[in-house]
Amino acid sequence: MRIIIAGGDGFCGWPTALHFSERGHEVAIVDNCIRREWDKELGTRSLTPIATIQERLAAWKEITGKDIKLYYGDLQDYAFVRHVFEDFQPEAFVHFAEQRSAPYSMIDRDHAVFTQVNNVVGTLNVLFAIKETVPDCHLIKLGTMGEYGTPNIDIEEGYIRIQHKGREDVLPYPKQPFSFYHLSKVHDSHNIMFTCKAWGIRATDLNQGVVYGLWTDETRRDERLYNRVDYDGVFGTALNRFCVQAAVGHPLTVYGKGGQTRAFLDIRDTLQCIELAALHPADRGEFRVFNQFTEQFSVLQLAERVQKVAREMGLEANIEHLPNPRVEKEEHYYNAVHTKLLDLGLKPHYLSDELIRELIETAMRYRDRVDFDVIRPKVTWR
Ligand code: NAD
Ligand code: USQ
Repeated sequence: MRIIIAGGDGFCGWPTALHFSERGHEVAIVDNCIRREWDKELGTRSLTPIATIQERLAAWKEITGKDIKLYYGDLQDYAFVRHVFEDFQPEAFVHFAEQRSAPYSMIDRDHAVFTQVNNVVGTLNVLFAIKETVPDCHLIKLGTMGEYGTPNIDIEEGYIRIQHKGREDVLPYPKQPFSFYHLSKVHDSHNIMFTCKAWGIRATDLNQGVVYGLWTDETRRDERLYNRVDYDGVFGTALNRFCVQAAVGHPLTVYGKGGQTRAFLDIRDTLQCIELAALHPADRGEFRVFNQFTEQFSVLQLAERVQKVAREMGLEANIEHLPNPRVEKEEHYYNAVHTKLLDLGLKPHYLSDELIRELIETAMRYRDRVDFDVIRPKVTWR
């Protein structure tokens, strides 16, 4: 299949691009590498040393003989996006290329506006380019479980059947997002749903939970193929952050009570899910929504799990309950349906002590790269 991975220099996109290339698909990456600039802006960097995108692609070619084409540019630039579609004629377009940090979107007005313009305009450009150049192309869009928030009822996969005043309909599941970033994903979902109806676009919205882990079969093959790991207070996410903290002797930063429950998955399952979505495309005009995660945990449960493994390794790993910088419920009901990807054949990698141990060991190997000053959260929601 001819497949584009937009955001292919990022944490999810890079291993996904390699995964498809390894399986013999014709792969192109679209990225403007702006994520590396945000690291500079925030005075942080990946725990693992990462090669430039050009070095990464040259290494992949050297090791496997396989080519991955690079389109270096910004999805906000419509002429660029149109050129990519005309030139590559993709059968599928996997869209990871957004500003994905909730705290980054909450820094101030400029960062909120940037996040929403970057994400919403980028996705609109992709939709117009599909319509105008390759109308049969399947859009596989990364959404987020955070679009739904934490309602006091079960979360369905995209849609809910509602009875109201004697009538019944299947409607989009209500959205109560956590941040301006999560809101940008809701805006995207609405734009995509509308264009599926209006133009017959085929689209799959993957409402992904928090991704943890690092290593995939392809990225561990050579240092130049290593993936990034974010551990800072802006881009770092819960489990990976706790593992790095345990490795370097920083207390595990649980915000508030830690009863916040979220959906999680291993990065290897991100790759599997994208592949399953690509191999089983949505129909023309269909707006399909999958909840992409494998397990639910509270933040405190995760911290305790990391603490247990760390202590077996002789590390201290104290848990510190920090005042919650975010506005979110710290104790709530959470039960989200996630059967559609399992029905397509997903074989989950459930969270294991071995994975936690390997992440801690990786962080110990690169502990000299860890800057304590960027670990604590500095951005507040209020
Ligand atoms: P990331 O920041 O590591 O990668 C995103 C990539 O997109 C970066 O390489 C960046 O340079 C690129 N990009 C951003 N804006 C762009 C633009 N306008 N034009 C071209 N390239 C652009 O993020 P990630 O962790 O890999 O997440 C990828 C996607 O998956 C995001 O859409 C995110 O919302 C979603 N997601 C991530 C997680 C997670 O835990 N990491 C969980 C759920 C959903
Ligand atoms: N949290 C802590 N301590 C930390 C970091 C986070 O207690 O050190 C808590 C947060 O308060 C929150 C939960 O852990 O309740 C998750 O936070 P996170 O930073 O791990 O993840 P989040 O902000 O939700 O965002 C991440 C990705 C985003 C993706 C989202 C999926 O950055 O791109 O959309 O996970 S979801 O959470 O399902 O919306």
